[in-house]
Amino acid sequence: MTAIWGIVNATPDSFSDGGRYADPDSAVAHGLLLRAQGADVLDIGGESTRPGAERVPVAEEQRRVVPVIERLAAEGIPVSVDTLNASTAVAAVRAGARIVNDVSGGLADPDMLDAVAATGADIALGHWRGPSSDMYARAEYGRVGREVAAELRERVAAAAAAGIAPSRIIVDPGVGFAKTVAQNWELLRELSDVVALGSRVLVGTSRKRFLVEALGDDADERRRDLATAVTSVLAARAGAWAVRVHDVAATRDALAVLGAWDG
Ligand code: PMM
Repeated sequence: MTAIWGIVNATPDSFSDGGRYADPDSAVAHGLLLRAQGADVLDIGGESTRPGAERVPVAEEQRRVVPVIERLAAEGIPVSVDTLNASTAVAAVRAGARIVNDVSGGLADPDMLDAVAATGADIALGHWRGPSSDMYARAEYGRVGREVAAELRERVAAAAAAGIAPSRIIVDPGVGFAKTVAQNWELLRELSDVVALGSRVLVGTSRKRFLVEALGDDADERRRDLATAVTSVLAARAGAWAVRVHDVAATRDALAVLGAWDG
């Protein structure tokens, strides 16, 4: 069955207005809840990669994620770290993370691939064309599935050249990264181009803007999570090895239904 990555944000509470950070206790508790609901991997991030997001100093990022990773990994839970920074990847693996999830595919930090190779961790390479601050300027494609796959193939080759065993490499088409709404749908429709690369494929659609465009602007979190469960099932059907979601329970149920359907 398709694996579920549960998202654990160790980022500031966006509804607060003055440096009140998600404390490690609540991030750990949330991770344990997602695990109990069926997450196979917990993906811990300390820096938002959403469009327009500001970069976070590396020391601050590590202050946010390392204690959370230490405690969840100590429970025996497979943990990945969502980071663009090589030094955070290394600190996270030292704290017990088994996977480095780099949405830039190793492009944001020139040290990333060598650093991960030295740790022996797995790496998820996302399709990326530049920082979130101006990524829509780079959303130009002919056939998006084919181009994303070709660019991911280059990242896989770079990772392998750095010494990361091909069996340790996961690819991610980077839904929402340098893609318009229409391009995100086209990419999902053409996911077979990415699956054809032969690596494990991770797909992250959870609560993303392109879903809201399909549902209507008034779509609240519950409706976005339902839509995410649907896209996650469709991604699984198209060959995804794992889906990265906020609402693990809904996606677990949706994947169970797919499993029953497929027999
Ligand atoms: N999307 C976000 C963050 N991390 N990691 C992977 N591998 N794939 C994604 O699509 C992805 C990611 C941005 O979404 P969020 O801010 O809701 O976590």
